[in-house]
Amino acid sequence: MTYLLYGARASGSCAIECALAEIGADYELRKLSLRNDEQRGAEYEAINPQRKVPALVIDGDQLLTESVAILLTLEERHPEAGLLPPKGTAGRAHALRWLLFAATEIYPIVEINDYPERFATAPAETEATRERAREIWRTRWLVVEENVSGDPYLSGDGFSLTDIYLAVVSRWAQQNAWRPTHIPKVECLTGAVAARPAIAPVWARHFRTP
Ligand SMILES: N[C@@H](CCC(=O)N[C@@H](CS)C(=O)NCC(=O)O)C(=O)O
Repeated sequence: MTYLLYGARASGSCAIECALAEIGADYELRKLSLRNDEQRGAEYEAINPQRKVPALVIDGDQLLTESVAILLTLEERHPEAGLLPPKGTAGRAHALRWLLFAATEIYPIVEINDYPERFATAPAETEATRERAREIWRTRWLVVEENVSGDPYLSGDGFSLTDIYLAVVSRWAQQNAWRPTHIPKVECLTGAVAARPAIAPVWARHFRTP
């Protein structure tokens, strides 16, 4: 099989699975339990020394980590899937801009939310550290919300892998109660991504609802 994906439920690997589903590519999935810290075991460390998912192995020997690198590589390998607007267009630049915003400004915050003890300078500060991460998280999602110019997707140009990425990342940091009233366009975008025929079965394995 061309693709072997290391992933975990409701994690960044869901975005890779969604892209593979849109492409129509078969892949083998090796599931890790983040709850049980399986990503920190020696076996997985040999795959990805950063001890994070996702990781993708292409053709048995090309290892890729970093969700955005994986998505862009898949898009390059399967241009017919239309995961991004054509090269050289303003639409592509726009999709890349918000893909990178989510990857660099938002995704890293989830580590502080999920593992605040890695960042707090004292055990007593763990909860305050997590709460501050959530505040920053919400502020940055409001920036995305302001920049959703399509309906239902990010851009009027239509669906792209940036929509997949935004949909998956937006599910994190325990903001289910906050999202619908504060970032309704992101919610709508996520519902549309989750309902896409190719993606719906993948989504249902990762998340209970859009
Ligand atoms: N920059 C990496 C971040 C990957 C990442 O943080 N993955 C999370 C799951 S969504 C993870 O594996 N966390 C486990 C840990 O930090 O121990 C990427 O974009 O792929």
